[in-house]
Amino acid sequence: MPRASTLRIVRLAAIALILLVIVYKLINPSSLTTLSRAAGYHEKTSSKPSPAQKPPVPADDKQAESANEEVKTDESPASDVQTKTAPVEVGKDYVRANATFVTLARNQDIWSLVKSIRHVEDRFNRKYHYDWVFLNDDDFDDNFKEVTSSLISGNVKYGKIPKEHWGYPDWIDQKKAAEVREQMRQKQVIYGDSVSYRHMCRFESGFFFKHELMTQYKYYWRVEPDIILHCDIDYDVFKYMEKGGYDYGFTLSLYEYIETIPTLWNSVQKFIIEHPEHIADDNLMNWLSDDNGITYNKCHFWSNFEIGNMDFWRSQAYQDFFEFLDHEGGFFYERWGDAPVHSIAAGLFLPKDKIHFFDDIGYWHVPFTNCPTNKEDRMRLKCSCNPMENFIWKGYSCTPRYYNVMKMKRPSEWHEQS
Ligand SMILES: Nc1nc2c(ncn2[C@@H]2O[C@H](COP(=O)(O)OP(=O)(O)OP(=O)(O)O)[C@@H](O)[C@H]2O)c(=O)[nH]1
Ligand SMILES: [Mg+2]
Repeated sequence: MPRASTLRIVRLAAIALILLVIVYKLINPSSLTTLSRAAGYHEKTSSKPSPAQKPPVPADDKQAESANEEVKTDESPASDVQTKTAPVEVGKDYVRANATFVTLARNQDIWSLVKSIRHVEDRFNRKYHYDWVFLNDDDFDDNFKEVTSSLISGNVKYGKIPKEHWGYPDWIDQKKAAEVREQMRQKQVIYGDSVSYRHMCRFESGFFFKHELMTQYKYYWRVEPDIILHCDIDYDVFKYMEKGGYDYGFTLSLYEYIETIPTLWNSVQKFIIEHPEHIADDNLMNWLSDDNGITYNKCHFWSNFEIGNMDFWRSQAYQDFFEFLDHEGGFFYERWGDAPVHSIAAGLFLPKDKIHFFDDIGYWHVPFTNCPTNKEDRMRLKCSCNPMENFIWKGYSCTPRYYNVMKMKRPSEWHEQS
């Protein structure tokens, strides 16, 4: 065969092959997606946007998340891709809220505390690098400082509590207080015979937000030793508080031991009569009382977890309230906890829409768990908790009552967890 015709046949075959490839691409568009993905193009998913008020994740976390997204995309059907939340880049100039973590602790709490810190950092703060303030009635030792600062991704501060915030006010009869402690010891009331526990409760009620290391901050998240965060927190909770206008956030609520607060409600009633101007319209009285304020039903937010706005504790209403209660003497003549004191204040002096239930923050403090009720949330947030141990729908929890008062729709799986 002559050389020219061989070349012509090869050319024709090549054109035919190109035509065949083009036709194949046109009738099978998914292969184009594969090509474009290989070239580094990422589709934006839009069906599951971040909650409107939940701000985006800072840039340093974006790489890991988008890598994760790509692996899932290749293995999952398209509908699964649609359910992923696309992280939005905010860059290095991410503006944090004016907020800090705060922990009251002793040097010997260090090894219980490191576990809490790892949970908070791993599930949340490694993305945001908020500050952390540690407070103590004694000096923190070098070991405490070295270990905690090595784990925390934000600035860390250590403060000593002034004597006037951790001790007996001069109007307290210490002999009477000692007699009460002995009676409570005999009745086996939990921490009933402890002096330091009482100073702790009074400090958390009236003074933590006044410490010189805390006054520069507006929002705080209280963290205690030995807590667990069961789920990822995929948004900035402090900004969520700020944007939503919330002043108090909780995860668990329950009934208080009446032996520790027998006369607290009497004092609250006296305060209400003295200061009616502090009572908010549309407050949560119906969550605190089943008879319009005649008796206290003992419901309180569990204050070992709190995310709040300290401007509320610094407000005239709360200052008047704390001072009134402090003079009543119940921190020492009974064993008033900061949890009922904070909860009653938030419930009466705030409109109820200023309080937020963080149902999506999986949390444990011995012995109770908040495990997000719905499976979809638990999967999305990579939760490690057993939903059957979710305390919030169980009999001793005050959260079902909260849902009723707030007229909130219960998540679909609540019944099987009750
Ligand atoms: N510096 C200091 N911190 C204390 C003292 N007592 C308690 N705390 C801290 O105060 C917070 C509450 O104390 P806890 O002992 O956890 O009280 P609780 O949560 O009611 O009881 P637990 O079930 O034992 O956790 C924790 O952050 C403790 O580390 C104290 O005497 N000094
Ligand atoms: Mg505790």
